[in-house]
Amino acid sequence: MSRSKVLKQLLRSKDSTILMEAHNGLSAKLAQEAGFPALWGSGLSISAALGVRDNNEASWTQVLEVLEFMADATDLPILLDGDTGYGNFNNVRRLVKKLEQRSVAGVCLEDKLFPKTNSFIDGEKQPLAEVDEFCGKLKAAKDTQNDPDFVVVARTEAFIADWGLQEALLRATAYAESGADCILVHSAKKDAREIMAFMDHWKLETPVVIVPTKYPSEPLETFRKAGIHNFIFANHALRSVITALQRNLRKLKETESLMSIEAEIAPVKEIFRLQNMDELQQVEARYLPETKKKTRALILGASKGNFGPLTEDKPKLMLFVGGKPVLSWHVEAFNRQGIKDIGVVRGFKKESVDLTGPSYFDNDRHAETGELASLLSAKDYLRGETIVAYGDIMFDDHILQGLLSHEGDAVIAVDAAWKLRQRDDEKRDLVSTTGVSAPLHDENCQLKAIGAGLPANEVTGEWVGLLLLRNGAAEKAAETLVSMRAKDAAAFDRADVPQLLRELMSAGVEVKVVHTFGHWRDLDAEKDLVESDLAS
Ligand code: SPV
Ligand code: MG
Repeated sequence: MSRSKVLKQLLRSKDSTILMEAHNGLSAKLAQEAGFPALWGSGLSISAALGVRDNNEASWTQVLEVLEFMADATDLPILLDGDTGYGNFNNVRRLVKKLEQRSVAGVCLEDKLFPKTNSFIDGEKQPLAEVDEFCGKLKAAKDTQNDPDFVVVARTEAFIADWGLQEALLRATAYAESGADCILVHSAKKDAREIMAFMDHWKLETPVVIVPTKYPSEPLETFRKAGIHNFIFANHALRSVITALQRNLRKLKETESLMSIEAEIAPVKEIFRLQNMDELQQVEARYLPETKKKTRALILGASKGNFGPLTEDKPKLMLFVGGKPVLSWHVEAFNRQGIKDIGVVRGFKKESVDLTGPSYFDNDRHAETGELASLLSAKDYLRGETIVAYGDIMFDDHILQGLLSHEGDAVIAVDAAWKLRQRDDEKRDLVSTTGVSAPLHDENCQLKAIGAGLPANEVTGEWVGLLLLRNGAAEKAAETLVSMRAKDAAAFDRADVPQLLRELMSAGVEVKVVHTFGHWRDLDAEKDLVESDLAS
């Protein structure tokens, strides 16, 4: 059933109907959850919630925007407090069209002059519209509506303006005869006498609705007995909000403690429930492209390094370079590529490796073991797309970007400018690759051999210490570690990552090579730090 039909039936029914005020999407939703069957789009509350007066200070299209949020947040019928219709009959025609378009079930028009003032502010001084002119507005509204069930409520302010019972009856009768679906007779008296007197004389079929704000102590039963079945609770949601906010904001200001109100306010998850977040999460799976692969990085940082007194109380991973620990450089470099899932294998002085953010794995046998033993301690981390990085290297972003964007199940970053580095350490991870002539831009370049025993004339570059594994290669690496250790535990304890690469290659894994030309360094000994680093 359409909302307008529901509203029409509710107003006509002899069962009691309470139209609950709402002033935005949230209060509309809460009113629905509380069980009210229909909403009152109160001019007073909507204007107050917008921070302005109930004097048509908010434009009618601004009110319409609020109504649209209310209609979207619920499926209840909404009766808009349309004030005077925001102008003459012509403005009313456009209003009705727009309300229908936005699923608002009806409008209440009052017989005052634009711009109106709230009925409870010097009501007796307020001029009323000419009866004929107002009847023209009602007719225009009824003639304009496309939906036969759209509801037009005519509200007389005769009592408010102190014109008395006869005027109220005359007006209500004229409005009913002009096509109004319901009559709102408003009173600002502290008791129900005006309303009861009106009902003593009201003999037409047209149903009546009242707004008992000023006579709240009168039980609704009194009115039901008099033939009124429709009631507007016109501002009680807004007034509840005001009281709750005043009390809680005062407490917060006084105590400066969130705990002073924590137990009394809705938990954040209640906000999400009211926003229907569940539904969004369900449909995201259907409509959003699969979320980008989550890449993780595992940094090997168990070893002490040859840094003399500098690594007495911390491993080289925590040495300061350019004002921060090497590990911070790593974490930031990975973060810049959107990699937040970072694991670190610690060993020497592990308690000093305590940067918040990464997950930590411990190789407690770091003194007697090498890189693969460290890697094995984080074997469960080797899943999906994983970068394995030496903890003692520093590299430019483009090397990591190149690695991440390169196709292949296993990819390593190799420095083609290895000769220029002029290093004398014997533990350089020199490599031999395919496509020696122009390795820098060869998409298909593959690793042929790496590490010890490589004839000097076959060397084409140096492994930078960054390895990317994906499409099952990370899991394969984890399995390989386990089987390598099972085969020869003593050899495994001494083994390094190039050894793992050789194992993977002999098991049929292609290791792709992405080249860089310098732009990285490793930290093997004190001479690799600059003076300022040594000072920190
Ligand atoms: C409103 O809620 O804005 C009304 C009812 O028009 S009253 O404030 O009683 O006039
Ligand atoms: Mg109003």
